[in-house]
Amino acid sequence: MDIKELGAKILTGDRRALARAITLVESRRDDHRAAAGELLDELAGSGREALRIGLSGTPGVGKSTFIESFGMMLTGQGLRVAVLAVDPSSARSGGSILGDKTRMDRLSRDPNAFIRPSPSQTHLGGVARRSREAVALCEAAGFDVVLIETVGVGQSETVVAEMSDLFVLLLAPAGGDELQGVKRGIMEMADLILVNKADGDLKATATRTCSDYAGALRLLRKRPQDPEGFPKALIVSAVEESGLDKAWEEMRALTDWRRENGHWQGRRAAQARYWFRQEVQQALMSQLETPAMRALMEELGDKVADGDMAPVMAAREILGRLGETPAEPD
Ligand SMILES: Nc1nc2c(ncn2[C@@H]2O[C@H](COP(=O)(O)OP(=O)(O)OP(=O)(O)O)[C@@H](O)[C@H]2O)c(=O)[nH]1
Ligand SMILES: [Mg+2]
Repeated sequence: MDIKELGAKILTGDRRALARAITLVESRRDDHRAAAGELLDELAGSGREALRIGLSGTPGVGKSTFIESFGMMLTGQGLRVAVLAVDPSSARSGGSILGDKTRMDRLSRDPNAFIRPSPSQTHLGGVARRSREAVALCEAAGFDVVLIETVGVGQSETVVAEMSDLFVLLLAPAGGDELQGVKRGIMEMADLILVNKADGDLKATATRTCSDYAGALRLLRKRPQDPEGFPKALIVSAVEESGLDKAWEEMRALTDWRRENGHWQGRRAAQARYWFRQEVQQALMSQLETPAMRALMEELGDKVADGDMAPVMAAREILGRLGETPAEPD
């Protein structure tokens, strides 16, 4: 495969080339990893910058429906939209983004949209790397908006927030006054909370839920990256396609402010640094996962357990061996 040629095609916005490149970054083969690295390096100077929007929400909250409606609104404005998913759980297949073709039927046929499901059966670290690299590829291919979806379970929100310019939390109208058990850490990551399903019988509940969350957001510590009034909570209906234009307006107001005040570039720079460190750590960890290293760990572990060796010396011996044997791909 000619990497330069593939890179050139991606820059023209060629969707087949983009799909091939994403397949390449998903591969764990050593030669593919090397080629992917070369390609990403080649494209790094493209100077193109999409708005990366992370979107999280529990199963059934309406993520797919929202992405379809919101995505169609954006393509209707002439924007090119890419949709990726970070889905660490291989067990979950029913809701995976191409699984629900029906809910993204229009968007998946839109020539200005590109939808790519999450690769299955990979651990979160692998999914994260692949998604981050796929975002970079979509950006180089000239997409204006990259939506990165994740189902809100566990750590995947953090992973998505670390690769997004904006983090949007989609919530359902809640009966009673409970705040749906949204963890404080997740609330603190949100730039915008959208209470979906604000239609029909659910509208009043959605409005109440929205003001509850607006109140909860005001109680959080003020973040330097926010102008007055942010983070915000709004109601939307993905089905009735209402509130979507308002949500988009707020997203743009927030990103414009962040650009003008240096927070946009600051966040991207911090993210790049974070992923660089992650990459180093993962590579080091994978060096411990070779059969030879595992056996040595086991052997030295026994010595340490029997009191024949000090942990610090055993660790030194392991660290001294790193880099001697090629690591297995993760
Ligand atoms: N009333 C109403 N129902 C909605 C709205 N958005 C989604 N739904 C319904 O909620 C259900 C779940 O919607 P999905 O879009 O599949 O939700 P999801 O978050 O993608 O779910 P998973 O992929 O399983 O995580 C479907 O029956 C939708 O029709 C909305 O704005 N209003
Ligand atoms: Mg879905």
